[in-house]
Amino acid sequence: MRSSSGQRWAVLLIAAVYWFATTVCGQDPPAAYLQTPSAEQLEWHRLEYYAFVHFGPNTFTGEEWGRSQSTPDVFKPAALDTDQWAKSFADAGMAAMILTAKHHDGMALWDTNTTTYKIGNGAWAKNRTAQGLSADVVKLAAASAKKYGIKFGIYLSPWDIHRDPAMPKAKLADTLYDEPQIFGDNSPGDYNEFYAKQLTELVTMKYEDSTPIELSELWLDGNSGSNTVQTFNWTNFRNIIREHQPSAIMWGHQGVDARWVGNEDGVTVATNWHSISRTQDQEHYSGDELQTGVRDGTYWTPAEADARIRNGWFYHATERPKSASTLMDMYLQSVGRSVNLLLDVPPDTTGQIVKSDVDILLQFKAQRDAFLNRTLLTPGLEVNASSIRDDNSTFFGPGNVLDGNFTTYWAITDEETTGSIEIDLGGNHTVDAFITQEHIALGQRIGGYVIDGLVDGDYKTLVRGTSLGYKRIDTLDEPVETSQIRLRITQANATPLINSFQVLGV
Ligand code: FUL
Repeated sequence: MRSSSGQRWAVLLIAAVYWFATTVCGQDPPAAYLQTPSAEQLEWHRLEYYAFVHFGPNTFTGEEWGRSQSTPDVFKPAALDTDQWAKSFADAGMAAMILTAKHHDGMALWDTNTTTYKIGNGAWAKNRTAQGLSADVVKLAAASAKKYGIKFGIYLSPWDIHRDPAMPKAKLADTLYDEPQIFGDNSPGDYNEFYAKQLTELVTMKYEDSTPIELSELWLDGNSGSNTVQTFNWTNFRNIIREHQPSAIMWGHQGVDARWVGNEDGVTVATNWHSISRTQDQEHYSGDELQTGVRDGTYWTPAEADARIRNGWFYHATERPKSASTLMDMYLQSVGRSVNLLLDVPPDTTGQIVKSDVDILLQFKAQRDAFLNRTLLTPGLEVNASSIRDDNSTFFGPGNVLDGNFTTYWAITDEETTGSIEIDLGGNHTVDAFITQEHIALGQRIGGYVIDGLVDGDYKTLVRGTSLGYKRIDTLDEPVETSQIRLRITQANATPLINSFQVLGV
């Protein structure tokens, strides 16, 4: 069972509302449609935008995929400050950070018992420990995330070059770091057992005060650059995560809880479904298939779009960050298409995020806020609907789309799969964007919607969309002067439920 006490209260509250609706008022909420998100997935959808932190030996060698040829002495940040990471991300409106505890090169950033190939065996860490300072970068980062009120997640690369016999490591021969080559189905030793141990260490990690570190997401990368075939025991990895971190999301190429979006550009295509019909153990979907997902698929496995603020995942002095406007475009094609955006912002060799990147993150936040904080619809404004479920406007009325409450929605009868709402803006406004949210707690249903604006007395179609899902941001190429807006659901596989609708403009 995966629920915190807050979630249990929420479940009890929903049950009480359901009882009140069905027993006292005689009203019947719609039944869930096919797959629905778990409470943890629902919360994860709402994180929307968070940071990826690639940090490790590559930061110091200038590589992207180090070949596990350096000893841990290579890791020597001049002025490590994980608080600076967390503060920068929190200031930038990012909800979490996910750190590479181990990238493909195999060097562990935490104090592990599974390998000698860890930063703890390097001169930097020994020097810190001698001064009574922690040299466990994963723990330090987790503590900083907590301090600044953002969530913390971990990337643990399944492909491990340090253990892969196909990757020669001449420079480590006959050193402390010359370890058994257990990666691969045909190699002696059990890599799955080794990986499970690493995962267990990370999911049971504690802060200095001995309280457990809560992880929001485990990023189990699907990539490999080697011919060595290793079949991973995803089920066991999932069980380990579920047992120790019941509220964490397990990210994988195609599951368990969230999937890759199929590219590394932070974008997806216009039609995006939250479900797919394959697991990690099955043949991989193509990039295009991952972007779209599968309508009415077998598993609720929503997409997350990973992207880089610079060209590389790791810091390289020669690269420059993308502009705030480029990030804004990316945001509209990820978060604006119901997909979470995971933006990599790598620390440099000092162990801090460089000022140019922090500045861009803040500019991007300012641009986002300026765009989003132009809502024209206020709670309580009159909303007319084509129909209301059971004529009960308290529970199912169209006013619910403006109440700012994630648990309420406008609903029509089970037999209807199309319907519309209309909102008078109280005079002419210049409108250029819309934000629409489907009530996904009961499943993803909608496959067609249209937004019209009243222009010179006639409705003009402004937006024509397919899938809705958690959140859609539709922008207009040209702003339009309009006094009334209409949202029409034109296709749904079950009666549509709209949680929220907003019109942006001046
Ligand atoms: C990929 C890796 O190969 C890259 O180095 C990076 O970590 C990216 C987020 O995932 O699969």
